[in-house]
Amino acid sequence: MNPRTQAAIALVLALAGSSGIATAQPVDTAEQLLERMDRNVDGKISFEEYRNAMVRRFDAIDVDGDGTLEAQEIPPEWLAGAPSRVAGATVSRLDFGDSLQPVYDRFDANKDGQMDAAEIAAFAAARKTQEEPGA
Ligand SMILES: [Ca+2]
Ligand SMILES: [Ca+2]
Repeated sequence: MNPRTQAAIALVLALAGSSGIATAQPVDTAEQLLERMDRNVDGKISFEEYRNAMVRRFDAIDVDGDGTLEAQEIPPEWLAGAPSRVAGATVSRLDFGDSLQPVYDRFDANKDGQMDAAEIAAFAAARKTQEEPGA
């Protein structure tokens, strides 16, 4: 995996719990993730629901709208899960989009194309771990 992909995946995880605003409080509970992403309120997050939510967040923090998140647009702590040498890397919309499926698949443990409550809980827990690397 190349460093740009690692940065993009770290960003995907970070964005999953944020409101898209750099100063927003992170979201750590499965309930909050569901509330934000589960548009058809079936208690599960489909890949499409997840992707739509994530792309909206990418666009929300891409303040100059050029399709690339520059170092200054990415809060450094969002890349905490990436190797330190890629902190401050830019992440393009393309890299970001390419990283959505692998991250989703990682948490869709039973590979049914839906994140159910237990899988969302694992997703939330992974985010928490990433945010507190030294805790
Ligand atoms: Ca749903
Ligand atoms: Ca699943």
